[in-house]
Amino acid sequence: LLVYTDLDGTLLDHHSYDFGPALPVLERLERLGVPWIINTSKTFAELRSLRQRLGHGHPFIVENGAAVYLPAGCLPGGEELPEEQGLRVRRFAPERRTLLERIAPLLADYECTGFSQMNVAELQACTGLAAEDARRALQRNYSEPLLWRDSELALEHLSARVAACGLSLLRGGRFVHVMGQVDKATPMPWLGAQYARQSTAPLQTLALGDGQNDVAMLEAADRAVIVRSPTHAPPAVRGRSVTLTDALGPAGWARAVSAVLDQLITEAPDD
Ligand code: 2M8
Ligand code: MG
Ligand code: MG
Repeated sequence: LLVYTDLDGTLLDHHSYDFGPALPVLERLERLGVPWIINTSKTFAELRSLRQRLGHGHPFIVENGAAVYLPAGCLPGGEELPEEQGLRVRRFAPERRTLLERIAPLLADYECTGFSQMNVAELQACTGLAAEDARRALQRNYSEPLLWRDSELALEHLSARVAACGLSLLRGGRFVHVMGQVDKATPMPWLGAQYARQSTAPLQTLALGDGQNDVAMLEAADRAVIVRSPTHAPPAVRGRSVTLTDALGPAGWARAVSAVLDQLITEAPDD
């Protein structure tokens, strides 16, 4: 089993960013040796500090599918990869600089504010993040989140214009994210192939997310869990095995992952 999980609104509470209710189940995954891959809109800088608090030692995907980082010693062999601060990285998206140049003329037509125009205090005001965390969220390499104040129709209009210049746009929990033509599913086949080199048994995938930016990841996994949000309706997800949690955020996450583990563990002796 390979678990892919979103952070905000999924493993972390939408408002408090707390993951306490999920801790016992994270420990269970560790005991069972199940890799849990973080797949988030957050940045490399945010992940560095968060992964320490979570005790996370597995690969992680940043900025909505833009790049996968492999911690030292993880998934050895395979293709040669560049290193960034001691981690190997496989990139899937163009750099943010190129992105900002291309979207600047489009954004002038809408009521919205991008992270590149916000300071730490402004980002704190719209996210509730601590100053240090807001500073890390602003250190982006591949994507531009926008605080959207314009209409839904205007957003559809921008989405089409963004697509026409080879970029994409997806809605997260609080922001609209503009990036290259990637989403959270983009790195999954590559990462799955890295794990497949190590194991003889076929790997099952489980993905958990709460927002529209998680749909591609949820649809690419064998089992999908939509984690209920306190602020937005569950996204529409197609697939054979899709469930919606009753509980919100990390509490819903914990129950859903436990249920899958219970099922796989009791099933194992018969196969
Ligand atoms: C942004 O991401 C979330 C993902 O759902 C959002 O759109 O609400 C990102 O900018 C991320 O870097 C940041 O930590 C988060 C804070 O709420 O917002
Ligand atoms: Mg989320
Ligand atoms: Mg996210």
